[in-house]
Amino acid sequence: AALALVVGVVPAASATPQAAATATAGLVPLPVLVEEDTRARPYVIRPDVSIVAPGAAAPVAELLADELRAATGYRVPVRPRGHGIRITVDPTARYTVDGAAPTAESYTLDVSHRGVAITARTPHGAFNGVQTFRQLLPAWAASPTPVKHDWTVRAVHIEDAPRFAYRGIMLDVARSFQDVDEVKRHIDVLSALKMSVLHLHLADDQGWRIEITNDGKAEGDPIDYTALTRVSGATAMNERGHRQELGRTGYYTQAQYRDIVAYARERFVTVVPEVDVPGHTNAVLHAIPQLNTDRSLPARDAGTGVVPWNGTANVGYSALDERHELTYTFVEHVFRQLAELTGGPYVHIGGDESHAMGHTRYVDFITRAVPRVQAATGVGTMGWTEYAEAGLAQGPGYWDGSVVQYWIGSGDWVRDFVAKGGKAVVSKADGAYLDQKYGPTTPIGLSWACRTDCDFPKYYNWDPTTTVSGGIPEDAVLGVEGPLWSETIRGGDQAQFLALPRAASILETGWTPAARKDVTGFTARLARLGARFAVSGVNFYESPAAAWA
Ligand code: TNX
Repeated sequence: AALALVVGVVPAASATPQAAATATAGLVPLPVLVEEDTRARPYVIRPDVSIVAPGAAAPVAELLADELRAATGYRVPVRPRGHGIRITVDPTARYTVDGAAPTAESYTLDVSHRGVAITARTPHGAFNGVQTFRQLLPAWAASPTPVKHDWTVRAVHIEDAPRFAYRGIMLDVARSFQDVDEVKRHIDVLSALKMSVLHLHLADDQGWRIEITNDGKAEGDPIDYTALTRVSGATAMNERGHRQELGRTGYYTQAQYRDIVAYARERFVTVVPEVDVPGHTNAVLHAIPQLNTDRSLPARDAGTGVVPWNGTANVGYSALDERHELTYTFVEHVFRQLAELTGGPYVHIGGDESHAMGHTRYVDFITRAVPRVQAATGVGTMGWTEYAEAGLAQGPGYWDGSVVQYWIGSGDWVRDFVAKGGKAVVSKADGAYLDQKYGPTTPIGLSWACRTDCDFPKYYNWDPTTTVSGGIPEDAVLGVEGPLWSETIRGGDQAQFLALPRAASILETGWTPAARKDVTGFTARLARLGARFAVSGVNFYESPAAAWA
């Protein structure tokens, strides 16, 4: 009779600071089921705390131990047996998630005065449970240096699983570069919000950011692939109109890129690498003379015979020659190496805004390039909305792993694409583009996609099944993504400022069942998360729409 249960969402009337201190306070994304016994004694982390994590749970436990050690100054050993914070990975674990069967990413989390138990069938599920547990801790637990604090955690029972597997954020490191440490920091911050995919936009008109070697070149291929980074790794966005600073140049060596991929993998984040073709290729054509023909765009400079570097924000003017066999040799070589370096299920071929070459030439390119990339890499291909406009349909196995990423335009193409068995990642520009200004006074950001009211509530209030005009079925949706283009961004702090808190809106849309989403509750939970950001030195926009705790 003493049980006071708070199940699922915070009731709408509870957006006051005091009422927000209920079971779900600070939890983003909102778990499927949260039950709190408000009379139960809390768990207290004491100096002798240990994390009990046998077998496959140990690496996940070490990540939690690192955070607890830093903030508490306690020793926090990770042991295979004993008492404390217990993390169990057991492929046969029996539990339910609001009555449903466990899934690969699901977990349960129980906190009582006797201890903590996180149970999952996979390490990824355990990692998800740990992220939720971290959000139950006082915000000071995110401190990089020891703090004297009362480390209590309220008693709670949580059952949780994601709605979609693909919960992505995209970083455009092409217009303006971000170094390895900056990218790792984004992985830390966003994986805590259960991001599962980091999409890296590695090449665009203004620069090329991933080392490609000549190893494994096709017979007779005359291209020197090292020119991509030697020449176009040294260029970036060079338009002062948006910002006082020029874009950052640079690139990842293959060793650095592998390091990013490994770091992401330890946090159960899949990297999706993108090299944008056949448009957005000025940096390619500037670096590789053999890809320049009478049909590639823009034309070579008559005097130098070279395609000039172009650091403006212009789009749609560049194109590879779709009739030039070497174009496909190039594409195969680049994506084969990218797929080997990444080891993930997809490579992203871009495919957006190839305006200058026109529709027919574009369709020819996609129709030839996609099967060749799929064959060369053995993985699925992703492309922006226009990719679906190529109407790919022929050939056995043609659709294997194919994904359209919806950003703009008619829903007809996307509906046609998924009707043929393809999947969709939804990142509609007006509501998911993290590079847009929050409002007219935001110092950085573009405003073509979202002109007014571009704060986190708008980025929260949409659903991937209905935001594509005409609608697409739930099972056609692989997930959602927030792209962060970098025309106006210089470095990791500015990236965080535009991404947060709106990335949280998108990641909750990817995780939480649609019926449990509620912007009022989200706002209250987000406000608590702000304290964590502040303590850990994460930059974010202090939106007036939230009462930051
Ligand atoms: C459109 S979205 C683009 C990018 C720009 C972005 C700026 C897409 C597939 N193409 O090239 O960076 O707008 O918001």
